[in-house]
Amino acid sequence: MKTFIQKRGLGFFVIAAILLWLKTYTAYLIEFKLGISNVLQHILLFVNPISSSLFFLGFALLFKKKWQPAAIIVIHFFMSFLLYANIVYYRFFNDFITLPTVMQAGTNGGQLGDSAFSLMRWTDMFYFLDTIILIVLAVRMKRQQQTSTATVPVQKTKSFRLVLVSSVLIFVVNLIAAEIDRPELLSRSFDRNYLVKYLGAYNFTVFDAIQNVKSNSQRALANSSDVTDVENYLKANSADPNPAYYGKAKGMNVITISLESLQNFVIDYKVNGKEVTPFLNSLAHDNKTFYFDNFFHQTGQGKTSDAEFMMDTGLFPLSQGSVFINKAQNTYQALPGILKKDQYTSAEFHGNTKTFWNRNEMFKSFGYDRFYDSEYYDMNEQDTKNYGLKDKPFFKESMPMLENLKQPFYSKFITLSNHFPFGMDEGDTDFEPGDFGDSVVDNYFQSAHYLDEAIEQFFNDLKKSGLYDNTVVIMYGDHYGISENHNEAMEKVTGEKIGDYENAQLMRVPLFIHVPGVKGGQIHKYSGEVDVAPTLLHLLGDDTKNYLMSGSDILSKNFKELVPFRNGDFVSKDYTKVGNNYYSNKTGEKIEPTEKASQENETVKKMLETSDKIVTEDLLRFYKPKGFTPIERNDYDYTKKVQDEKDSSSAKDESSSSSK
Ligand code: GP9
Ligand code: MN
Repeated sequence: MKTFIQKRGLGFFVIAAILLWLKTYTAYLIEFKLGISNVLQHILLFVNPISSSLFFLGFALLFKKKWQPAAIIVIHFFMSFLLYANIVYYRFFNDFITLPTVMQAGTNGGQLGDSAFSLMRWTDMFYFLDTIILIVLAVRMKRQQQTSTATVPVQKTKSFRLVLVSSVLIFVVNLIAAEIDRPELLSRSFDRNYLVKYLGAYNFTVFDAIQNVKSNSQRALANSSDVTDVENYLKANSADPNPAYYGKAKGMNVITISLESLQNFVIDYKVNGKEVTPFLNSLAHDNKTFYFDNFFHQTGQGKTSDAEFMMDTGLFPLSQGSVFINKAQNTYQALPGILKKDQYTSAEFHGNTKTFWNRNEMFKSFGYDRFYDSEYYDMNEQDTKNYGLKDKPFFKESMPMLENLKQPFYSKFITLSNHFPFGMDEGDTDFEPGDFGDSVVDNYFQSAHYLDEAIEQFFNDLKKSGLYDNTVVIMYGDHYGISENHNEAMEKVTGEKIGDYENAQLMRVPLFIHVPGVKGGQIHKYSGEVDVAPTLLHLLGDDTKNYLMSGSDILSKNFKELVPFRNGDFVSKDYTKVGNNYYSNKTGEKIEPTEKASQENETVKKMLETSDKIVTEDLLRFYKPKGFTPIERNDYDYTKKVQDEKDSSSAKDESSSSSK
């Protein structure tokens, strides 16, 4: 190996690559909170800078021999600079730099502004020390070469190819190992921290750049006339408000709760003779709350975030990848923005890092005033599990923040405890897991019960605080929790054989809407997550005809009971379609498609197409609803320090206005 390196004159290159590799690894350990949870992840963290170091520095080998050291130094410096820029950015934002943040830097002073300097430390010189070492080495080499007469004949393209192939090979092995530990890492992307943890800071930058170029090219060709078609279609298909409910919640606060992975089969279900969700069951039967028992999730790969997207925009998420990650820079007319004209303050509460699902970027486009993420909560060991804070402490600690919000507010709470692989720690709940011969299914009942207890606790606190009487509460299961892999145990749970038809029926998630002073009851209409935003808007007295939404008001008399799934399958009042097969809901048997069923299929296609056109081409930038003030992304920042400043300045505003 040694002679090989010497023969090719690659010594300087190898030193540069090793220095960059070790420095990057050190930075990972010292500067970023990447949440390493097993040995494989740690190995990947150690290994991942190798491929990018080789790959990028490798381009220097295309230069003439005498220029190679200089080229290596320049590339090394730029990579060090990128790493350091990420370090400084992370110190403030707890996030990595993305292309859109760089693009916006010009218009908003990079958000960091002058504070960038205050985030630098003298010890940071370490991050450039190796570049200096390389310069010294290069100068020495030059001198030595001048005194010696021997020159090594090297074929530069051969060296380049060799380095390139090795870096790609290492990268592929790295990627395979990453996908084993975290399936669908690239297609779903999850969180920038994850991408850096598994693939490295440099590869992340490349990945981010590719994603952005892809996304921008989709929107580049669209123009304002494209919006007319979708506008005509959506307006012709929107459902009229039901006078019995229209405006019945005008001016009230809104609390929307995402019930993690909660499927509808748990409602009224008993394990060992005990109700799994006694509190939610009581709401399902109290006639004061609307309970929708034929309500389906419509999420794709973006899971929780896809559900949030539908709740806030009434549009479908993407068929591939998470819309929160791929389309966060779009223009949206989402509920936080829409409700601003009625002086609503908006806030999301979630006991996980704000970068997960790119929420901190998407919420800027939605116009969320506040985002209370894990930085606001006590994330101690006992109160946390997998993704973050357990639901009981989450709701408890959220109460004072919620009570401090200026009313009326629109707020969203994202629970976490009932997340795969489910189950709770000892002492969290006394509910025993089920006994269906599959630990995932068994434990599901335990964490679902815990979630139910947490909701009850939250309702009690809302009542105590007085908020309950003036607040619409919406609760929805965000997506399925038990995948098809567990159908054997699920057959024991449901007592029936589970085929394609039954599987589709299992995509039901519960939806509850409580409106103070409005009589509720069970609603059996077939509906889905895109329909919640329009339903809520009508309750608040805002006609959805003003907005471009795919969903429609479930409480409307002309609501069409047709629920597209993100993959093009659907469930309607009468039919279910899975793949190429149609089923009758009455019998559950496969049927030849009737004219009505085929028509529904066409409508589903059109609905998804229309929504996708709006989202992928960013068409809402050409549309301005009546009374809607466009959202300026730069007005929003969810860094805790910035939000705290906002809190104190808004408190000042209030005291100065009250003293007038
Ligand atoms: C993470 C939480 C869980 O913040 O929303 O996401 P999921 O895996 O359910 O999409
Ligand atoms: Mn979820």
